[in-house]
Amino acid sequence: MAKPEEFNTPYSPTWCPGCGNFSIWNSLKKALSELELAPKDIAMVYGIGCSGNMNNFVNTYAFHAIHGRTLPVATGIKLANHKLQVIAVSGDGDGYGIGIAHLIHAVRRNLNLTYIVHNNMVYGLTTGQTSPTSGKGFVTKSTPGGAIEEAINPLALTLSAGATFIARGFAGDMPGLTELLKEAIRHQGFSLVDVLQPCVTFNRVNTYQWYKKRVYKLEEEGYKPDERERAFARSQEWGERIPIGIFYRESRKTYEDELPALAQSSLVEQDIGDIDITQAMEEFA
Ligand SMILES: Cc1ncc(C[n+]2csc(CCOP(=O)(O)OP(=O)(O)O)c2C)c(N)n1
Ligand code: SF4
Ligand SMILES: [Mg+2]
Repeated sequence: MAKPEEFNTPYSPTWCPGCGNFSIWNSLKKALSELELAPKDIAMVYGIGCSGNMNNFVNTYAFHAIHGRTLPVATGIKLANHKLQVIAVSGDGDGYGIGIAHLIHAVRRNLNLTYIVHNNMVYGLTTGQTSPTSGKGFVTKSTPGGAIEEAINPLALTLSAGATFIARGFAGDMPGLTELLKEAIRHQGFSLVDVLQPCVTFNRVNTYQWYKKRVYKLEEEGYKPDERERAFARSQEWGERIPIGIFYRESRKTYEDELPALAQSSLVEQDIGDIDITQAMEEFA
């Protein structure tokens, strides 16, 4: 079994001291280790953002995609070699802003991918503009009078798109987050883990203290994540009480299971030595 340290690279994280990304990074390495995965079994895809900078700090196969395009790249990798454990990482701007259309389609396809969103409710890397999950009234340099729009609800949105695994973690609860990541990675199908991640530099509203007063664990209330309507109702809860844990889980065939081209072996294992593409090359030359 690979130890969590074996997922380190020679580079130390450059995040601000106290950033919630440290906890996500450590929880992920611990989860991979406890799942007995080795660096060679995993392909990670990162977007652009402080979140995406984790690309440099986790020792697996990795691809640093352009802003908002983690899921198309992860989909391509999964279809080429569905034996790899594919995990995509985005920020809230990356995943719920510019990349939102990809999320809806990835969810309804139900590819066996895990999607971790570092949700700090702000654009961190570009030094603090409002994001799609910023609360109404959130004051930033791009919204000096406060954000006008309502925040997006990623859990409700993906539930309505047909998600088969939805969870919310909190970077201030590393043991809980590690367990959620393990469950998400184990899930056969698309799994979303939205992580409440304090950005200690640019979000002075949704701080560790703010969350600690509010978060509660669904499992401690006897909640069962097996009914979409119930999950939808909990996904609306935000304010004085904020639920974390697994909201919804369902077993359904994955996209790979239903794709005839993958029935015998992965695409990378298929012999294409005797395929002649001369005619196609001539036609499109
Ligand atoms: C196509 C494109 N548009 C805009 C940018 C500039 N940009 C880089 S990161 C970013 C947002 C980062 O916010 P988020 O995704 O929430 O990640 P965080 O830094 O908060 O982890 C933006 C707008 C870009 N790199 N590419
Ligand atoms: S700007 Fe925010 S999200 Fe980015 S490293 Fe600093 S604390 Fe973390
Ligand atoms: Mg962000």
